[in-house]
Amino acid sequence: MTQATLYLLIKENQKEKKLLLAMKKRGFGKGKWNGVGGKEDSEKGDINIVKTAIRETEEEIGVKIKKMEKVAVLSFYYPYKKEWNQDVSVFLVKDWQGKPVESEEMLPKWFKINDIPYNEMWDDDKYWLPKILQGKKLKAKFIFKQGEEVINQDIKFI
Ligand code: 8OG
Repeated sequence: MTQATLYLLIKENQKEKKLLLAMKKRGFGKGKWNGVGGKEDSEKGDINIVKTAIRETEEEIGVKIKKMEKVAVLSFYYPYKKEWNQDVSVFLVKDWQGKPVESEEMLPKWFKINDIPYNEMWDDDKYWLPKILQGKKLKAKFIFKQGEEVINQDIKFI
């Protein structure tokens, strides 16, 4: 299985909590709001998940991650297109340097936790993301049918 990562930046004060999503402008998931992330790339000097995280977020939205916490592992299966199958490790990030900016790949935007645009995101996100935002950690499996719709899911809290 291909291993990928996803980083969710969260900012919070007494009044409200916001999540950073970015509109993917090209490639896999184009036209959807998502966290930032991707795959480890040894040619770009990635030797571990922390290095990958730092490089990806700098490349995609211009911020430097200081601290991150692993909150989920998601396994995605596309029986009609098996080369898309992948495991995605999800990290919450509450400490970073810099301000998110647009890049060639992504357009970042802060969303209030109650205003997350689930209908413009991957179909599985509405099942697991609310749990993560409630502070839960989980391991989940999603099977998709053509049209990128979830037909089967299994979420286990850890
Ligand atoms: O390198 P590339 O941009 O292709 O990596 C894909 C990114 O998209 C990576 O961060 C993992 C993430 N991703 C999937 N599937 C899903 C999904 O169903 N939901 C969410 N939220 N992210 C996904 O590959």
